[in-house]
Amino acid sequence: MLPQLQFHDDLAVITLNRPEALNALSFSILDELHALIKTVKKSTARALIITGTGDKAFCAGADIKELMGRSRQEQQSGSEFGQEVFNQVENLPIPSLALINGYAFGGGLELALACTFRLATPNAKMGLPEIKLGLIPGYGGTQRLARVIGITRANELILTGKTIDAEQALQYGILNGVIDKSKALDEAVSFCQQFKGFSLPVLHFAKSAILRAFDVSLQDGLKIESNLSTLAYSLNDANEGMQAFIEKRAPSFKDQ
Ligand code: CO8
Repeated sequence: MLPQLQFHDDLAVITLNRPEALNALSFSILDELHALIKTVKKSTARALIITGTGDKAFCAGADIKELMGRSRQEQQSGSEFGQEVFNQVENLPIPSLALINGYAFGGGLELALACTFRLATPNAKMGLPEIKLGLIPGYGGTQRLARVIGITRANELILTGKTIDAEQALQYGILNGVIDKSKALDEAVSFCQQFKGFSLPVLHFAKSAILRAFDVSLQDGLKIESNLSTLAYSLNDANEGMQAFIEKRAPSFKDQ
């Protein structure tokens, strides 16, 4: 029932594990996700994959049955807590990948949008259908979807609550790719292996600079880039990378 965390070499995999409710996010599941993300952050993992148990759903969103009958204060703190958990995912120092293996609705798509990358199987269907429930997204969807795909399409998806399939999601720019269902985890793992040989702190600098792009003015963003690029330059790994280029060999980064 609770999400599971496994480590495969230097890769962390979190699997939402409530297939009977299409991996819907109850508050106890969100709590556990919070704890698991902290464990991943402290670990030596170089990338995180988040996926769902079963072949039907990544995550069908917040648990609608649990949302009923809550006080206004509970609703506010619930939304803020979900946002905090997803912020933690977004701000991990390592790249994260949502492997969308079926339905990703509401909070499920919001979780995927907090990941650095998204891959989906051809059967995936996704959307932010909250409007149909008389709600709006509360775990970051209005902000992240607009940042990921632009206001025109974010308005279309959020104000109509429509469902799109994997191919449309790829076209919209929600996904980095559509992958074969029969070897989805293998493909997600090889996607993450692209970062394996790179310097971890440098990956973190790049990820942090990109994340700030929508929060600050161009001038401030350029300053952040300049500071982080200088920090990267000051690491031994930058020396090694440039030296390896000159010596026509593969670099051997030490994460320092
Ligand atoms: N919550 C609770 N249970 C769910 C959910 C959900 N989001 N989604 C599916 N389930 C349950 C169903 O109730 C059903 O259980 P049971 O067999 O006991 O009735 C089981 O999962 C299987 O579901 P279906 O029979 O409906 O399966 P189908 O294949 O027919 O349909 C769908 C699949 C299309 C995904 C359909 O289940 C569906 O529309 N689900 C709801 C999707 C949705 O609206 N998600 C958005 C939820 S709201 C949200 O995420 C807001 C987040 C921010 C809130 C902040 C507040 C704190």
